[in-house]
Amino acid sequence: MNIGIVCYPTFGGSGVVATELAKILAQQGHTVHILSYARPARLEEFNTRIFYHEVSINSYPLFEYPPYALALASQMVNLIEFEQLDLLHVHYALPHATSAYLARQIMAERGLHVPIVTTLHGTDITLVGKDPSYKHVVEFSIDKSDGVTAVSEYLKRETYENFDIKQDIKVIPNFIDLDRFQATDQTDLKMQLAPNGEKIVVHVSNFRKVKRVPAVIKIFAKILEKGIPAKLVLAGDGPDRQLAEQQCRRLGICDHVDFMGKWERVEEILSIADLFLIPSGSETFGLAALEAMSCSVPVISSDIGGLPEVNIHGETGYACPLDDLDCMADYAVQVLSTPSLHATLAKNARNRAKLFNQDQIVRQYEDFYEEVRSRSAK
Ligand code: GMT
Repeated sequence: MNIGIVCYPTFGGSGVVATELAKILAQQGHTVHILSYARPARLEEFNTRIFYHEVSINSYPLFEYPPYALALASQMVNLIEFEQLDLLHVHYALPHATSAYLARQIMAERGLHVPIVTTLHGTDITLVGKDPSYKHVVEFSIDKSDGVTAVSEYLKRETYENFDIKQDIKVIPNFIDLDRFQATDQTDLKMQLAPNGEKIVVHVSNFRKVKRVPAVIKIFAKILEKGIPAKLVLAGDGPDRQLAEQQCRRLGICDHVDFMGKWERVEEILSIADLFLIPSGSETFGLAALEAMSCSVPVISSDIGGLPEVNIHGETGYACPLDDLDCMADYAVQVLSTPSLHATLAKNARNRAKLFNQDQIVRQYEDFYEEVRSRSAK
């Protein structure tokens, strides 16, 4: 198949999922055209079956806000026409599903129907998408897609609750590369970060408010208070970084905290982790938790959104109510101080991650593409 994939290029979840999907589809023999405003972070290697097309947008003195959605739609038309796409798969509804709708209408005028699949990821539904300034357009565009997927049952429910959508939404969860994300020997890194054999607690995120990095630091401070020799390794960067640094200083625990910044090979850090913390305030799936689990790291999370579909309470780690940081800290202490419990959770975490094996999940996308194409051809 000749597939167009539209995504954000950032380190964030939907861009990563879209790019990894493109790579696997290419491995399966499909040709993939990726359309974005910059080269996606994970599209680092040359691949003869993946073509990257940049959306160029000309500014004009009249435009305080250059109309990206229109430039994107126009570029989609070019791709559909000149690359003869069989299907267009857009990740994150806003504004990608709207641009795709427009491109499809333009192509229909020219006698060609190219089906559109929209994958809903997160804040395109739970935050930005339902904001009154966008809601009508987002709702319409999702409903007009030829196929819609969501990355969790939770996100599917949220979409039906917040939008008047008649389309069937198919849940296709996010996936993991079990070979890349597995625990490997990283003795040197471990020695550098925890030279005295301290337990290593890890958090990976883009440090946006929703990730609640200050809560991570509070939980960690409670772990230290309980007398567990430990180090907190924070990988990633973003708006709350300064706040987090201030909090470390306020709590006087800076010697125990390492800010690693953006870290491409996150699996190396996960390989030395004893515990992963993800107390997010909103999370439709929690890819970071799955990556940790795949590296055999038990997870302590909040019990909101799609997280309980990934991290199973009492099996792969523990999930606590959002504001109950004592609950998260108590479980953390229990896991870090009970080797047999840690070993069981770590083994279960890896086993659960296997259910999200990329080959199996990408096959679900391929089957869905076929289904949407045959439905649209009728
Ligand atoms: O919405 C965001 O925060 C970014 C977003 C994205 O679309 O880039 O992340 C969401 O999608 C990820 C991949 O499907 C999920 O793993 C994240 O849980 C989800 N983030 C939120 O819901 C906050």
